[in-house]
Order: sequence, then C-alpha cells, then structure tokens
Amino acid sequence: MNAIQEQDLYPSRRGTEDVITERKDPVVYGAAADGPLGQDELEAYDRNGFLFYPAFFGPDDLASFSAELDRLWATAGAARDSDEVIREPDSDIVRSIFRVHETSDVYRRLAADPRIADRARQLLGSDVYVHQSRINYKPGFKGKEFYWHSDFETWHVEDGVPRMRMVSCAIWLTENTPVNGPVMVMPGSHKWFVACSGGTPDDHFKASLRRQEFGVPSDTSMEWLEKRCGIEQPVGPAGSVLFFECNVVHGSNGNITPYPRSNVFIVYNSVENTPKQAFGPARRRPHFLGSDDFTPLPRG
Ligand code: 6CS
Ligand code: FE
Repeated sequence: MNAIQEQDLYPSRRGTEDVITERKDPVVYGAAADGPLGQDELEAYDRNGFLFYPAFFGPDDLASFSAELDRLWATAGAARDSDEVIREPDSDIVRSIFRVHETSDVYRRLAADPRIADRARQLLGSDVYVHQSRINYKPGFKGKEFYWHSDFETWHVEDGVPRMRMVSCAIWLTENTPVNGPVMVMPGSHKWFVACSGGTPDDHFKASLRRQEFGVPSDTSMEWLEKRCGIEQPVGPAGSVLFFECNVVHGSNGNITPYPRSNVFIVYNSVENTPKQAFGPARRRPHFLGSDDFTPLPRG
C-alpha cells in the first residue's frame, strides 16, 4: 500500500460481483444547536439521505440563475474542445457544464450563499470547500438518462475522497415534473455501500460523464435496494432545492418532452475529508471534476 494512501474503507470495482456492506460513516456530523437546520430536519436527512425544499429560491434569484444558464449554454455550444463541456452520448448537444462555481460569478456567489453553504457546514460538521459543480441541462427531446449510481462511489474510487462526509446541493433551474426526467432518489439507500464490479478504464470520465457503465450497481443490487428503499422523485418548480447525501443512490430518465429539466449541482466536501490519491486509478481525475483547491469557503 502506498505510504500516503489512506486505508480504503470502501473498496470498489475490485471483483466480478457487487458486494453490499453497511455504511461505516455517520450521516449527520453537526447538531441542531448549530443551525439553521432543526432537529426534525436532521433526523429526516439521517433517515432518508436527503432534504427537499420546493420554491426555496424566489423569482429574483431565479432570474439571475436562469439568465446565466442561458449564457453558459450559448457559450458552451461554441466551445468545441473544452473538457469541461460534456455532450450527450449520441449527439453534439450539451449535456453538462462543469466547474461553474469558478467560471461563473453568479454560480460562484451561489456556492458561497449562506442559505445553502451554512446548511452544508451543519450537515458536515465543519468548514467546507467545493469538490465539484455542474449544470446538467437535460434539454427537451434530447436530454438522455443518468443511470443509477452513488456519487460517493466515483468520488472515492476516482477522486480519492476517503469518507462519506460530502453533500450535494441541487437547485432546480427549470421545473422538475414527473415527466421531463426528474431526479429520482432512493430514500435510505445511503446506509449501504454498493461496491461495484469491474475496474476503471483509463480516462474513464471521458465516457462516464456521457453514459456511465462502470461504478454502477448491478440489476440485482438495484432490486435489493429498491425493495428496501423505494424510489421518490422530488418534483417542484424552478428554485426548488434538494440537499442529498453523497452516497444516496439516484438517477434520472431521458427527457422526451419539450420541457428542459436543467439543474445546477454544488458538491460540498468537509475540509477534514480531503483526498490524497485515488483509490482506484493511478491518478485522481482533473481539477474540474474533483477539486484540488481545499480552501474553505468564506462564511457570511
Ligand atoms: O462522475 C461524477 O463526478 C459525476 N457523475 C454523476 C453521474 N453524478 C455525479 C457527478 O456529476
Ligand atoms: Fe450523480
């Protein structure tokens, strides 16, 4: 074992079959007294692995987020060779734009906005930095699926984040309805770790961000989880917010409606959980996917 490699508490992609084990880490690291989340909210997050707030942001914030969403779409369309612009698996259509918390003033401010960053600090019980940010556009008619997965499985194996002490904050930039490919979450699935089968191809992210085929649970694992957790889809208007724990199994279907399902995701990691080396491949993924700037976000 490499001297600076931490012990791998969540080995994955090592065998020919999935192995499901119990989570080894707490879910909630802070306390109600820390605020702003109350005891009931912390208990719901511990139990389900997510908290959903319809219409969390109002029309003024939303106008600024939406204008920036359209501006980035327009500029990304022309950015032929940027690694940070991911296209749909079978077309040139923009699927995702990464690292928006560094390239966009609007989303940089959003990432540090105390209304979401303070909740992330409370859930993670420490100062936080942004591990990753992205906009998933899921455009009308052409937006393809995001297959079932645990984000942590990838952020552990490929980015080297050692423990489950991360939270994603997703903001609906357009309405998420039951029919336009809404985010689906499996309540309680964060309590188990699904060690996936297979390995990690070289430069895996160049394929996985378009269509993920490695580091995804098998059908048998998904049936096992579905029996215990079920599936929920937190639908709601633009401006809704979903905080979801890094190990909650989630996914979304393709969008064949005329209505885009565009969401921005800010991924917070505890400053006490920084990666050193990937637990799978020889090298961590590039900065735009797994940040190597661990500077704590400013408070207030
Ligand atoms: O690989 C990643 O980091 C990305 N993949 C998915 C499907 N969700 C999390 C993250 O954006
Ligand atoms: Fe994900």
